[in-house]
Amino acid sequence: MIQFAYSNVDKEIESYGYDSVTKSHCRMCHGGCGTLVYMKDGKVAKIAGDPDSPIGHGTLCSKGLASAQLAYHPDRLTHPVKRIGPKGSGQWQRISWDEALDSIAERMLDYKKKFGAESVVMGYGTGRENEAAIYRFANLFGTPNVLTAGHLCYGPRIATSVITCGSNPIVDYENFPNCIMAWGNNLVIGNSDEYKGESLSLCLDKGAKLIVVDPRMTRLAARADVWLQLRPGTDSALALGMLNVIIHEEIYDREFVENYVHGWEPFVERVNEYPLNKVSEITWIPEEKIREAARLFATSKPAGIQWGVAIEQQINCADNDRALLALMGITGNIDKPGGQVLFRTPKIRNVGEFGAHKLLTEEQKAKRLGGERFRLAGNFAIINPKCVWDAVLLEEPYPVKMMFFISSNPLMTRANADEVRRALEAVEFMAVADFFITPTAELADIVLPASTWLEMDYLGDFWKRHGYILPRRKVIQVGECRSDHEMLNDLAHRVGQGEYWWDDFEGGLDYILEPMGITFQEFKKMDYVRGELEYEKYRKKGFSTPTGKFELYSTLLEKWGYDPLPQYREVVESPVSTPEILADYPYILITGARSPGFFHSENRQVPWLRELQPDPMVEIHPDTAAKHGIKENEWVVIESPRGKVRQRAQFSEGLDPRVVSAQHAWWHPEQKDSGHGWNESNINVLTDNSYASCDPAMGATSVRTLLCKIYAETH
Ligand SMILES: Nc1nc2c(c(=O)[nH]1)N[C@H]1C(S)=C(S)[C@@H](COP(=O)(O)OP(=O)(O)OC[C@H]3O[C@@H](n4cnc5c(=O)[nH]c(N)nc54)[C@H](O)[C@@H]3O)O[C@H]1N2
Ligand SMILES: Nc1nc2c(c(=O)[nH]1)N[C@H]1C(S)=C(S)[C@@H](COP(=O)(O)OP(=O)(O)OC[C@H]3O[C@@H](n4cnc5c(=O)[nH]c(N)nc54)[C@H](O)[C@@H]3O)O[C@H]1N2
Ligand code: SF4
Ligand SMILES: [Mo]
Repeated sequence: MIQFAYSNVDKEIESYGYDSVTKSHCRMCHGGCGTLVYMKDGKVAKIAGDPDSPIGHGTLCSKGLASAQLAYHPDRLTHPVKRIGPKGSGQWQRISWDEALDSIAERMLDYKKKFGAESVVMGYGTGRENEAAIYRFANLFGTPNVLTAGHLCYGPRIATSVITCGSNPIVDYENFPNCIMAWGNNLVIGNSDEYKGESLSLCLDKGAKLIVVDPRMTRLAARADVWLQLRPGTDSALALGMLNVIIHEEIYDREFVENYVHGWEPFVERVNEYPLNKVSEITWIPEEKIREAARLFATSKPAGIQWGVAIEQQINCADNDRALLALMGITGNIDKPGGQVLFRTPKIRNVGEFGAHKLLTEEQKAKRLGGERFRLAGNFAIINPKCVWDAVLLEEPYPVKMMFFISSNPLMTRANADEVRRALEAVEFMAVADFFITPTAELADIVLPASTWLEMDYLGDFWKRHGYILPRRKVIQVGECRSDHEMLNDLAHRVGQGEYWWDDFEGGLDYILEPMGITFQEFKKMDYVRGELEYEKYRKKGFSTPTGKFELYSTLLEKWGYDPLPQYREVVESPVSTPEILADYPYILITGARSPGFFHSENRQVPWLRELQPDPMVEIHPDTAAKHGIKENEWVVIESPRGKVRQRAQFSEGLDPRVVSAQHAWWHPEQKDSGHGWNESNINVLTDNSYASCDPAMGATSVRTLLCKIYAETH
């Protein structure tokens, strides 16, 4: 028997020959599931779920279980390197951390002097819990340009929630909603953001009703009471149609609407523009089904909307989110137990505060790339990637000379990969921090070796809105790898920000926890802390918006020159908008539906995970396949007006024959040339990043809805 290390849980467990066990939590995705890390001879020997975890309750997914295979992977970068041949030559030389950070600092200061701090773009991808440190570093340096995935992922949910009701409403699974509407989200696969699929499954097991809005028959859709198989990209029309039913049948929460809502009359007028016959024609869903779903959602209390990223990767991004917020609001589910709750975080310095946004001057803020074009995004410090590529390639509106990507693989994950490649090749200096030399890192000048979750002390989940924070405990050191926070802490001293940072990053963790009156060492002895729980806070304090109300009519969007009410716009490339190319590109292409073992471009080199799925797959209906003589599992070509790639055909009866669904972010680490097959199966070679195809307020790129053709490779 051995005792848990660093835990207030007074329990002993069977050692089964292991030397020690440490409680921590995983971050192979957005993170959170509690883990027991079993050690033997100084190495991680096994990872299991922690039954006491408030997030995972002892469950782990395939990625969590394979964490040690990632950490100990022989291809991992374990020391800093600099490139000694031309870009993409694959010629690297080992250097010390001091040399690496000195060179990066020297370049940054030089560009700042010659072209202004805005000529240096910092970048990260999806949430890796390093964003607070990255923003702190960027804001103190004086650059308003931090490139993230926030324009098309999660950022829109935050931005639209903040302007509508002050904060992001989270489904309160712990109080068991009676009805869940999963909208453009497949939680049992993705476990995204604040959520884990397990909580949703438990609710369904208890009898909650389920409505699924998804063009594909997913595992969730197969369990649904009502499955709405919509035409991709028509979500705001569908939501407005459902609102129409709820308002006309008077099954909304009258008390909430009368007392807490701003803009009811103009909102009703707008909703009246979306009668069900029109909505049915737009969405391909029969009127009765829309009515059935609207009634079920409005009359089963409490209820929650489990919304996902699919609704954001469209031209209607912000309006999709706002129409869904309206559904949550007028049905009276906001801030109700088992509904959609505005949770409080514990009393800590939150991501925004730690990120030091207030220290960026107004003058520098005004230079944010795309800030004028996409004003909702700009107000939340979010940038559309094309604005960065344009600044590199065209020097418009000013030159960008340096990019520093910390945990992102933009060549695989941003729309119009050919343009991304041109920008990464053209930029004068690029640094990358990653676990591997990815196709993006191949184009860098310096690559820094980053730590996995097993190799760092940190505060997990502190960026999330579910109210928990969790201590992550370092168990191993791999080579010279360092966490992003420690690396930035060191770099900060080298670019003159020392007074705002610490001797080492543990000082930063203490600073975050300070308002709670504990240090990180003290926090490490706890299992977790949760913010105070209080429901229906709006009854006392109203909502944190300009009117103090739940803004169905957004006064901020109006101020920024946008339609204050949600609407439906036709997707720019669709059977309706571009009938002239339909003969050549007859199918609607959706991309990026998540698969369990991979996380975007990650894990293709992890044996257990690649075994789950060795090749990129594109789902098509068997009738569509038959039309083009495509056989199951055969390599096919998917082609859009912008390019073509190859994936293997996977037949699915649960897809409309007019829709094709391809996986995203595929590269081939096993191909040892420096390109690693970056454009062979990368669906972002096909996606469009033109400004006209983006959401006008948020700058979301439309990677979900485009047109394509598909044919056998041998054709
Ligand atoms: N066509 C299409 N494109 C999409 C999507 C889609 O659905 N369809 N989805 C989009 C979405 S929602 C998102 S969020 C983006 C994601 O975009 P990215 O975040 O750029 O995607 P990843 O491939 O996960 O790249 C992360 C890189 O960081 C490394 N990494 C992981 N953890 C750490 C860490 O802690 N520190 C450091 N330094 N490195 C780390 C990984 O090895 C990997 O190379 O992709 C978007 N792209
Ligand atoms: N294993 C794994 N987990 C992940 C990730 C990963 O890459 N791998 N990525 C993480 C990230 S960054 C994110 S953002 C989340 C995303 O996770 P989710 O929000 O669940 O998003 P997806 O699985 O991409 O898509 C959800 C569903 O949207 C459907 N869909 C496609 N187009 C449309 C449309 O126009 N309208 C509607 N209503 N539905 C549509 C797809 O068929 C799919 O089933 O997952 C996170 N978790
Ligand atoms: S869902 Fe995410 S946090 Fe949980 S085990 Fe899987 S990768 Fe780890
Ligand atoms: Mo995402």
